[in-house]
Amino acid sequence: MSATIQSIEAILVDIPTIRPHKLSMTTMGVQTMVIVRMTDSDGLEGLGEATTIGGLAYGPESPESVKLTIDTYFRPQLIGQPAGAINTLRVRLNRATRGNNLAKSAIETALLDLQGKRLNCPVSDLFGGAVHQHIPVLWTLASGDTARDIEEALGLIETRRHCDFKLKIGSRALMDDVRHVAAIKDAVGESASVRVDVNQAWDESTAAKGMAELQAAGIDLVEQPTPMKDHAALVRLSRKFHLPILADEAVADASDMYNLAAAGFSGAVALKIAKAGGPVQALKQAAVAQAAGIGLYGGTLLEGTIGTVAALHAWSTLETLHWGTEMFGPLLMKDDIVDKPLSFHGNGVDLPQGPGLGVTINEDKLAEYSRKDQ
Ligand code: MUC
Ligand code: MG
Repeated sequence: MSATIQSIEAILVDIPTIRPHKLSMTTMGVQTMVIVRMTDSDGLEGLGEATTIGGLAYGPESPESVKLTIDTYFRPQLIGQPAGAINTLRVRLNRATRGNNLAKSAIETALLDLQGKRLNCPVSDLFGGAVHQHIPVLWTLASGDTARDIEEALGLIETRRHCDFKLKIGSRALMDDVRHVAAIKDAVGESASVRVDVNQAWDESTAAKGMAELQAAGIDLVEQPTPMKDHAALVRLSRKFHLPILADEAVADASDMYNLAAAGFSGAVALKIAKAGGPVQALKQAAVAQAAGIGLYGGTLLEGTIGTVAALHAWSTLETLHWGTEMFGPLLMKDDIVDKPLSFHGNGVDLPQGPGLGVTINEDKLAEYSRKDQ
């Protein structure tokens, strides 16, 4: 008989960030991960992770609500079910529970890790195999201070840890942001690609002015300048400027991608396993984007190593990531809860080897950072 799901645990883990991380909607000083540990009747364990940014500042799911959703609603749907029937389990979960894609992503990841361990192959093999073993990773400059961001960028270029940068803007007056971005672009030079993420902070006319200024400053890409629900604004802006737009919050999954593309959007999309409901769902979104001629970018909700690796296994199977990835989440945290942290070098990261995700939990670190009153 095939192995069945025996237990599912969702653990809140808080790790401080290496510096304040300032976005248009919040400043992070800590990242909270929901770590999922799922065991099956053969004694194997699958790991998953869900994160978001700043509690409820980024989206409608918080780490605490993810834990509650998994404990109260997902667990009864999954316990005792065949662990290898990932598609059937997704159908079952989606019939019983709407939305909650962050929580579903953690569950899909744990099921994939279990399946990989059972079949003795990496998760990427479950998607047909990795095309790339080393994946490009940019760094986000978001200290809130221009001089500090420049110092950080130059240090990273020197050690070849990252050569491309994303700047978080949108919380200051437009021209203050433009001066901040232009100073950084000036300092890092031609060879570094500099992009900005506005995280929905501008209305359309501010975005039009902002994009004109940023285009003149040599910026390569503008991420989600306008509110997520305003697909029409993204389409109009993408038609008005040569400077491409990266759709992020506007597109969570394959059907959002289809709608935006059908409305006439051109540019690129940030794929995120968290938004889509898991690595398999994110790859479905990638297929729609590819069919519509929209460029791909491997996005993050600042996951720790487990969530980052889950995404890397998916991104590794894509022939072309036109804009690379931002899978640097583990580097933003002061510490890690896995035995062997990822290897970031040469402006990218190595895909872990070994069965499943290829990651093991460090029990002492997990105990140290687990929230005490959960
Ligand atoms: C986002 O909106 O893209 C990704 C990198 C970063 O610093 O924040 C995230 C979220
Ligand atoms: Mg973004």
